[in-house]
Amino acid sequence: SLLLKSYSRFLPTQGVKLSYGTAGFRADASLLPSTLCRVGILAALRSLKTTSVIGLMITASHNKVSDNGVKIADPSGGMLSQHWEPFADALANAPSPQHLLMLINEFVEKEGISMDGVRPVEVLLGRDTRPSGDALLHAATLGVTSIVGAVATDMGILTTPQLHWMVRARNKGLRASEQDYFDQLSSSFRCLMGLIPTEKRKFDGMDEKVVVDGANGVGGVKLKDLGKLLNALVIEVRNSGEDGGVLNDGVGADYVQKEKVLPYSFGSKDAGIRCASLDGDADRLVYFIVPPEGSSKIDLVDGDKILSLFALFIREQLSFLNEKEDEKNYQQARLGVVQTAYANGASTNYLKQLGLEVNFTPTGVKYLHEKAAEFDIGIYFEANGHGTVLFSESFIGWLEARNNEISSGSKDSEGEKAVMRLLAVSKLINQAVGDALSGLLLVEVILQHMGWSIHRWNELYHDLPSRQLKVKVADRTAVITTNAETVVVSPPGLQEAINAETAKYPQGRCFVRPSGTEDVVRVYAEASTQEAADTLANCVAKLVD
Ligand code: 16G
Ligand code: ZN
Repeated sequence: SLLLKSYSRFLPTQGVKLSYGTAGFRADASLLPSTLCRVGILAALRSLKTTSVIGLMITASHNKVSDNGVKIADPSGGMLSQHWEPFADALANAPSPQHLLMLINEFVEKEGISMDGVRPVEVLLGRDTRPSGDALLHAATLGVTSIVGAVATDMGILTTPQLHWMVRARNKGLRASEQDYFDQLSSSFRCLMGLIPTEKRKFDGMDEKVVVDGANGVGGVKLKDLGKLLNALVIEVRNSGEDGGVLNDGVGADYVQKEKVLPYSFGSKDAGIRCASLDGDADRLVYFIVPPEGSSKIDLVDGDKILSLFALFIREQLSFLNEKEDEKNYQQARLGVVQTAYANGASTNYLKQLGLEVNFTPTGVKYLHEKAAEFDIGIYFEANGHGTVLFSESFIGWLEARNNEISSGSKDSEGEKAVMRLLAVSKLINQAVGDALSGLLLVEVILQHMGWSIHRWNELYHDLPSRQLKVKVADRTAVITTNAETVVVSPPGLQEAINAETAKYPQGRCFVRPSGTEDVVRVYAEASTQEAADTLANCVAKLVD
């Protein structure tokens, strides 16, 4: 049949087993054409099942340029429902076209997907700047269109969060072009700038410029375009990839955060100024401060600190809302923050001291996002810089209603300004997924609102020294954890040994977990000194080995 013919165009490489994992399929790009075709089929089926537009993003994020990958965006713009992941694995690894067809038929029946060809099926495709993107896009398109009536719409070269944003907008019946994305971000940014208390508009010790490392990827170029629409902020982009630099090679948020070193093209000339770094597909953001000449240690202002800044600002706005005891108050908007075990202990202490509810989930955006969605305002961040702020539908509805009343009346009270600010934040910060571009604009406007330099921000709390190690093991799945990956349940005895070791160090904290993206077990240790954190990590690594 027609299907079999198109499916036999690409067959998986023998001996390679792919897994959807924490964030989609990732591998050397040469292994991926068959995977892309099959994920295209999956996306079209998902669109049929949900009667919504689905996204398919081709990227390998912070991994090397010769790698590539693919992940699906669900109708809300979030990650593919976890309940479909096993099907994704089965499809990707089906050895023959016949096998593939059988799996599809079985799944279609099990999920009750109607293949009557009447419903509209549409998949939006995006890709980052990797050279393999074009060919993989072609393979994915063949997969999508092998389902009768399905439309594959190429949205071009995009950041991952842009594609997620577009999928969400389309399914809400809103305009969803790249220009619409830029317009929404820039207009909500302008709105927030306009609401900055007048006494704070001019302040000392703060550069109006932010210098951004674009990881030689898609984010730098997009940020330049976005920057043209902003006049209250100067964004200088380096490592935009336009000058021949290699994607993620000595640049990017993952490199800066893990190695705690300066990315290429940053040096002592930049000492003290506000710097930021994006990852290869611009869904991660970290800030950093270049040390004065002669010192090599950078000050990393990571996802935990971005979360803390956002939490402070939002908590302040909520307190303005509740100042006046009137019946129009939202019944206690619930603010929650979500972290993983990798969050620096000092950040967790700080957030708790603010009186906030701090929640923990396993590593991986899909888990944090799901938890954050339980609150009226949920802020989640991984230390590596992936995160966002989610607003509940009911809270947005309330803000909009209040805002409509305000538009016709005065706009002087802090309570009224808080309504407008929160509404603008909900439009600025990507509601679908963590987005370095929208995150950067929110950081910038909050710093201006507070009248803070990056140094002042960095002083919110002092990170405890920490160390991360990875241990190559025969079988990483032998390590099973619980309690947001903080406790090992198997192999037996390992957790007791970790506890005994950790107890030797003041402020010691340590956990091990199997990686979701690499064949290793990861070790994280924290203690009151760097030496102690290093020793603790090394001792525990030996226990795992
Ligand atoms: C993926 C996750 C990231 C997580 C990382 C952990 C998404 C979009 N990305 O990159 O959130 O921090 O995996 O990797 O969910 P690991 O399991 O190898 O430590
Ligand atoms: Zn990324």
